Amino acid sequence: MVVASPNSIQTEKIVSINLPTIDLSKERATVAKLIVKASEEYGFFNVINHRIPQHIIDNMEEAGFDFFAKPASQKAKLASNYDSVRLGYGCKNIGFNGDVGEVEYLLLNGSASHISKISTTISNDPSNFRYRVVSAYRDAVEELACEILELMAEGLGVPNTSIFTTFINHPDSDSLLRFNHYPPLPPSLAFGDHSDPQIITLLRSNPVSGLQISLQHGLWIPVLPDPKAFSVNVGDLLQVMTNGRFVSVRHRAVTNSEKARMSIAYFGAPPLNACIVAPPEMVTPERPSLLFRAFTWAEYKKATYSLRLGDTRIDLFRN
Ligand code: GA4
Ligand code: GA4
Repeated sequence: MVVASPNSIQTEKIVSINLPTIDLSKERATVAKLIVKASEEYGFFNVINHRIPQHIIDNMEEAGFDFFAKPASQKAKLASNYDSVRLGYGCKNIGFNGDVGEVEYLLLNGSASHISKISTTISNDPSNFRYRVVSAYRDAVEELACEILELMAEGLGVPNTSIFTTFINHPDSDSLLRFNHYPPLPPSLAFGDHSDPQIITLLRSNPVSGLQISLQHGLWIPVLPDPKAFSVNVGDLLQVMTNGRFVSVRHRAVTNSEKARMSIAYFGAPPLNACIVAPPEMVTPERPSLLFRAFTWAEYKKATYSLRLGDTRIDLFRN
């Protein structure tokens, strides 16, 4: 009898589907509709012609690779001065509840003010070059996230089109930036199945495959890395704020046996005290009542961190 190890990945459940790629240079109303459709159907899409300059992306990737190439002791030391337990460098340790994976990461607070604060305490780079690299990337990706969120509001027909963006471009937003580095290893699970708790995630990776998204439970679709694209996924809070119209997509990462993969994720989140609730326009004849009760991001985050990586925390907030 063959007993699957907890880390084995079941290849028979992997299906190939062309996931939506949305060209942001096309006519605005059309783009808005396509984004809404992809967010309803998959909770996931790629965007091209995003106008983020290539050098901003390249410099950020180089910063990440330089960091992960340092000796383990140095990595731990460099990133150990963060003022929060979760932020900084970690290896194989995904969650507080024993969730592990074949991944090492550097998790940074993604708010502009915080990056400048950290740079004066942990930076080992007197010219502040990395600080500028990280901030330029952060600014660019946040702007892109805001553009996408505005298009979503337009496509949904919400009159206040800054309803989602005001959360993530707020000075106290709890957004995060995360570098994930997956060393080449025989096929196994590198980052377990989960959804992102925040509003929206924008992800970049070097041209090595590994990301998979889930449609129905147990069916996995590989995302082909596209150097021209950013991948966008709907987070739990956006599912709540669209009254369940958009789906917070479950995803995971598997190892690649030949090449190292590095992804950089921006998680757009509201301030901790922000109240999360669907606007009245999201209550429609198809969705006549609010599916989720109002809660603060602090409340939601607390629930997230008290559970295991793959647990569905959104259900705790259903009406
Ligand atoms: C998944 C998405 C982001 O990487 C992350 C992760 C977070 C963490 O690493 O601190 C979590 C995970 C993520 C969801 C469940 C909890 C929290 C690890 C974990 C077991 C930074 C996030 O915001 O949620
Ligand atoms: C980014 C990744 C690594 O290059 C680094 C950088 C560090 C530095 O001192 O150069 C930081 C940057 C990096 C994250 C936020 C802070 C610290 C510059 C900066 C603005 C070495 C690291 O550990 O974090």
